[in-house]
Amino acid sequence: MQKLIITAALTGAEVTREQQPNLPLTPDEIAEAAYEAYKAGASIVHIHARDKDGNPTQDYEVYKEIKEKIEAKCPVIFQPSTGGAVWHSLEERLQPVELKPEMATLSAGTCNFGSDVFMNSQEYIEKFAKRMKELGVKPEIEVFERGMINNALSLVKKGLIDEPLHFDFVMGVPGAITGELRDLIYLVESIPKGSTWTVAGIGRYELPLATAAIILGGHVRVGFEDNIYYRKGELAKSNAQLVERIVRLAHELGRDVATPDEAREILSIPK
Ligand code: KMH
Ligand code: ZN
Repeated sequence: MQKLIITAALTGAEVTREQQPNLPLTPDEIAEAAYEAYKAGASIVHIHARDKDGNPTQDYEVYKEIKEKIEAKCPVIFQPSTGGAVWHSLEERLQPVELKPEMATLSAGTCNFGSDVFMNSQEYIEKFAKRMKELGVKPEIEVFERGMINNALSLVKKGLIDEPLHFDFVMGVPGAITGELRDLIYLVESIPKGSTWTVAGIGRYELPLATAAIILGGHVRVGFEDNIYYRKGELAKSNAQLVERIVRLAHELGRDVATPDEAREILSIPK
């Protein structure tokens, strides 16, 4: 089995300080959280920037500052969001791709997102994929619903993304696919052979889906973007604490944890 790639989704666009007092918001806080997650065993950090008031922003300069601050601390893979918040425009969302990060997310379709709609028309998806390809950015294909896999495969046919593909199954968003194990198996069996996949279970789904991914040969995403609790009723102290638990579980289940360079190799990202 491949070594386990752990992604730490540090901040997200939706969580607030009121909900999670230890949520990293400023570039310095995000860089420090990235460093702690890296030391704990994360090889990728998934980043959402916030503005000076703590609101989600896709501003190029803020992402640049975060990227530089993380790179000064550690060799973890910097993976900015192109999903942003549901109200961000296409142009806003695309900005961090211009930094030519090693990876960025590519949401592969539209779904309900709680009481909002997360809009990703085929036209959007193709524009994002094209720009990522031009700049040599590896897409992590975000799948919130089964049909999004078909959308991603249409991009392969059009030459807009290259195999091997890497998927992130985001499971348990209210309005999209559930976080039940049955649905994870369904998604895993629906992607092309030779693809890699990770799973981001939302809220209470995070731990069981992570455990399943370790056993099934997938990879794992944890962090405050997806889940703010360590266990029911107990807030997590940090993103690193959530990473540490996955490392312990992986060791117990006989799976080694990948370094950033090993993750680059597994994901076919040139060094
Ligand atoms: N905040 C969500 C609306 C991504 O990062 O690419 C979208 C999201 C996906 O978080
Ligand atoms: Zn995200």
